Amino acid sequence: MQFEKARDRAEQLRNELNYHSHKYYVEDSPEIEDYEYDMLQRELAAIEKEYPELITPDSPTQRVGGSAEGMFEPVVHAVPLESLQDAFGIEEVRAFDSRIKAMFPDAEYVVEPKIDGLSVALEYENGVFVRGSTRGDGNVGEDVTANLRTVNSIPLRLKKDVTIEVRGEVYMPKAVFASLVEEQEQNGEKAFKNPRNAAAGSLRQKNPKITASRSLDIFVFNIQRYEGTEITGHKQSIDFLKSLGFKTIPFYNKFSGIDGVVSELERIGILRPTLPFDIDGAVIKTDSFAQRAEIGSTAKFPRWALAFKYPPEEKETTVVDIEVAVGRTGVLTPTAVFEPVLLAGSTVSRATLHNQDFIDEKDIRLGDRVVIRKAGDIIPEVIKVVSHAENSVKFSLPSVCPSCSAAVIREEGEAAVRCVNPECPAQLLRNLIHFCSRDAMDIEGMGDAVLEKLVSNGLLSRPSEIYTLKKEDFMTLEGFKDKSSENLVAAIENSKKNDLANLVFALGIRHVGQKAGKLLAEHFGSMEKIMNADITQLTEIEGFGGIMAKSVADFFALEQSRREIEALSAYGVNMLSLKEKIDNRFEGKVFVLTGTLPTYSRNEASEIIEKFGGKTASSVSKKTSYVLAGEEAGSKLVKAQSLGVTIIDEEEFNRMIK
Ligand code: 0OX
Repeated sequence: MQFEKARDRAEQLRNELNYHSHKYYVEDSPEIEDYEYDMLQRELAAIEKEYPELITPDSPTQRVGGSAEGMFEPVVHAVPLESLQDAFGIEEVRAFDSRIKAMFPDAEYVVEPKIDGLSVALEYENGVFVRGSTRGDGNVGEDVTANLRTVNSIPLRLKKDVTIEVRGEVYMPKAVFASLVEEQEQNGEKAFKNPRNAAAGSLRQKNPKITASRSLDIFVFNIQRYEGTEITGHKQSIDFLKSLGFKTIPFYNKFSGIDGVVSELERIGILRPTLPFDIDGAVIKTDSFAQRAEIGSTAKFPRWALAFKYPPEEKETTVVDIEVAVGRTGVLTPTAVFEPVLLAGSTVSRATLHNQDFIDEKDIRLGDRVVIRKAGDIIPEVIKVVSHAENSVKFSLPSVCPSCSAAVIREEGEAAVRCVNPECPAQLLRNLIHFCSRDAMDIEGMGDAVLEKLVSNGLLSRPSEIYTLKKEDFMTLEGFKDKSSENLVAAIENSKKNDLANLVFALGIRHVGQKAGKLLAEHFGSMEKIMNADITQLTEIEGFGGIMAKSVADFFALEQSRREIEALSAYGVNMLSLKEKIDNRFEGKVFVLTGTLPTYSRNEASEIIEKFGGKTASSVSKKTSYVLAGEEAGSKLVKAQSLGVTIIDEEEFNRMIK
């Protein structure tokens, strides 16, 4: 290549690689496949080899892996965790063989799958697991012992009391990854791109409980440090690791000729889509440790090993439909439906389009020809649009919920569009389960199974209807008898007395957790005031951010939400903060305020009434218990007199609250 051309291309590659490296390591959100990244890096390395003067200190070729700082204690690896030289074609495999055979004509190789996870070192003292760390840059990693302890296949005690350090690959099984991504998308969270990122994200967690919930697994494939001398080759070492109780790399066959190696690479390539874990290649390793020592390593990788990379399979197809579904959490998710194609071992006819941003970025439209691929070889995804159909138009998510037709909202800084209608059938069961849960309305016995039956029998279509359920309704459900039905009715009745904070939390308003529910209840004192608060009033609460305030205001702006509150109130559910309540002397009493009181403002007077369990109303009716009248009381006073409602002044009021 001409120098000028090489210089320009090198700069372009550097920029691109640095951009993607940041996306991958810092943002945990890669935009391209590892394979594509490797290809770009290779191209740059080739240019730099031809023109070493083009190597710059910021060239990604000058970096040996990356690690996020500060989260965990550093671990200096006594024996570095080396990386592997990549090969992208069979010719490179044969060239590798020629180099080895030139030194050792009798060399033998072991071929292993290359697990697409994250390398860790595990240290055992006298057979006991004492420390585990990530690979990091190969020399210094991070102490993730607590998290590794949650990986069930890592033995905490070996079958022999040996002192040994081993290396393995922690990975997330494909099935676990698929369900995690589904859950993340349902919750409108950013989903992991592939099992590798998911494994890394799950292992580098401050809270080991999260790691534990991610069902990570491990394959051990190397002895890093061991005092014993009886082991002389790689295959033998893996057999030994197996005998110690490790879950070892699943295939590690030995070959003397390169043809055997090549057909093993093909065999693993064919198996790849059927394996329950993700692999991004296969590793060829010289077996004999003595030969390895002679062959040696470069600054980055051993010369005695090679990673053969399989290219991800891609196919072209047509987008025949874009479906929009609303999930249990109200997020609208678009899915592209394709003309079915066979891809990496299975027929693919659908792929998620994530959100509007994804659709806009790629400009995906109905009728498009698109290239699809399986992310991490599992989840189909649209890589790019090849061509639009004639007269096609840009695709936009609907402005109303496909399930209930309520207007959808998109929060600032959020990719997801949501339906927040509490009556939306798509979200009903989830909302009901939340409503009845312990920290919400705490209705004992109203668990997932009971609620599911009530919904499917048509007995519940919104949370407030819980308060209309009768003993006979429960008796119609399988397994319910007199006593159990009565208990449930009593539990429901009992929940009416809950604090307002519980009710606010129970409504399932986005961003309003238990703490925010309490803040709202204590600050405003009544549901009515919360409902009528504007964003400014909401943000005045200490600890209440703009996102929460908007979410609350959005929720109560919906007609359905207001109707639901009205219904709950009509069924007798408490709408007041109990924290503030002094006693219930005004229970069932309705006050109407009119005119100017000598010392209390209207707000103050209403607050006092509510603190004693009473309610205030704006107009006088037969239901009014008292009219609290001040100076210049007008028509309300006249009406009270005509209806025979008791009229009191501030002095009398003060006597009542003494
Ligand atoms: C894997 C894997 C990674 C040991 C010497 C150089 C690299 N991801 O499955 N690394 C190695 O080998 C190390 N083997 C593997 N199977």
